[in-house]
Amino acid sequence: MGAWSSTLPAFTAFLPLQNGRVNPAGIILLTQGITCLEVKDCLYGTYPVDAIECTDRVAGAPLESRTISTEVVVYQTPISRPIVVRRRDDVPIKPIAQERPSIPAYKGITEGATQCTKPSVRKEWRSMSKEDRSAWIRAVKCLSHLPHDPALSPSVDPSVSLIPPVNASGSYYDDFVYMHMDLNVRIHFTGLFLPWHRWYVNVYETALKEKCGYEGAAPYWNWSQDSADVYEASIFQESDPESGLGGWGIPAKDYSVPDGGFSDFHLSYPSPHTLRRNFTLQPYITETSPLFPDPAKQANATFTPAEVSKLVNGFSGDYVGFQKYFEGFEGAHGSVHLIMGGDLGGTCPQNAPKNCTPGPTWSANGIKFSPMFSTTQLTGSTIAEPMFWMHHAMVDKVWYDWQHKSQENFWKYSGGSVEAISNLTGYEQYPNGAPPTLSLNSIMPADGLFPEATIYDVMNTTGGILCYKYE
Ligand SMILES: [Cu+2]
Repeated sequence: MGAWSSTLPAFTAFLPLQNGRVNPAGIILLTQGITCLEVKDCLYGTYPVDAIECTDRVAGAPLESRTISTEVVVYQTPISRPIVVRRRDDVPIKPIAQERPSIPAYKGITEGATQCTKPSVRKEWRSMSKEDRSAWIRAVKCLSHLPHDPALSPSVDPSVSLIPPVNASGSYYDDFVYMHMDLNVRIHFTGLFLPWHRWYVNVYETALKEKCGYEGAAPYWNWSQDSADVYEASIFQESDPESGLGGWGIPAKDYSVPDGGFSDFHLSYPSPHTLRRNFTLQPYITETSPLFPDPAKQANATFTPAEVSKLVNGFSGDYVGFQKYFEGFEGAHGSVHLIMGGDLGGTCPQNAPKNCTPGPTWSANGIKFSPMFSTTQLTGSTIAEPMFWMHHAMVDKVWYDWQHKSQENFWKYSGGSVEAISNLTGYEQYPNGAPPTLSLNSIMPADGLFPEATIYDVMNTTGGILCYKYE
């Protein structure tokens, strides 16, 4: 190992800074509540994490850090103070990926379809034939009978993700669940939220096709159609063991789903159980954090047709505002998760390990880095529920509809890579992620299971690596 370098002029001077930003001198001033920085941005390149050290400039002591991935380290400091960043002399800077040559101007839905001449058509569940619905359920169950893929490589430090180790006796479906649990802190409340989940639904659809012979497109669940009464919704009245999604879980049996195609759907995380659903109309009722302005809110009020129309027709050119309204606390995305409770709500099964505490939220990083949450540590295993894929196809459709609303919206993209949800001030400043910022060139994490794609690759559903549209 070479010596630590602090001789580079770029890293020794102290300049006044914006809160939580890195100045060109490589010195960072963190304000209370804004506690994150990433190595990549510190030094304008990508470094192996052990090549970096951040020191409190006044105390001269190294800062406490936590590793999010091989590329991302977050340093934390309790109060505002300047920080000196040093790097090892012998570790070369890997230049940040080359900019894409150009982003094509959007000229309407047919324009982008140069490489994708026959996009598949994603349909609403209820407009699919009984045969097609059965084929999808069969393929999903098929994935749950395939073995674990040893290529799965968690990329988030377990002290951050707070999830159990990989269960090698789990299924390939469980690998999808695991990947989402692992990446939870990187793909929610950051700029990865919409593009990553679009990519995720697509690789899942591809797995259904390639591994289980599915020939259809990913279905979506237009929950706005059911917002008036989710409990009685027709989609949960189908008990047919081949084509039905089944109904609500039985309280005396840990809310396990008793009928439909998934009544025997086995899941491995956070501990082995079968699929659970627990209708929860007021999932925020116990929240005391200012992040939840209306704890008594009924979840279904957030995903009405009027709310969807507000999303699609509003936020013109405002990607951050769009994502914040959609994903944010008491927003449609989370409310759909939570009203379903059970596995889509991310609550823990009865036999869960001790560090999994039940509570009505869908996020995984409860206690440790989000002290404001009154509900506690959770699993992030919300994709255990097969409805996840239909829910997220609908989330994707709403983004797709917003993109197609105007040329101004289509390529609009911005966001940060670090969640800022530990308090209201940080969240209001960075609702879709604090710096370092992401760009269309940013690579999305795939945990070894799939080839990595950039955000650019998934901006257009009929170009790049994608080829589908919504009915
Ligand atoms: Cu997610």
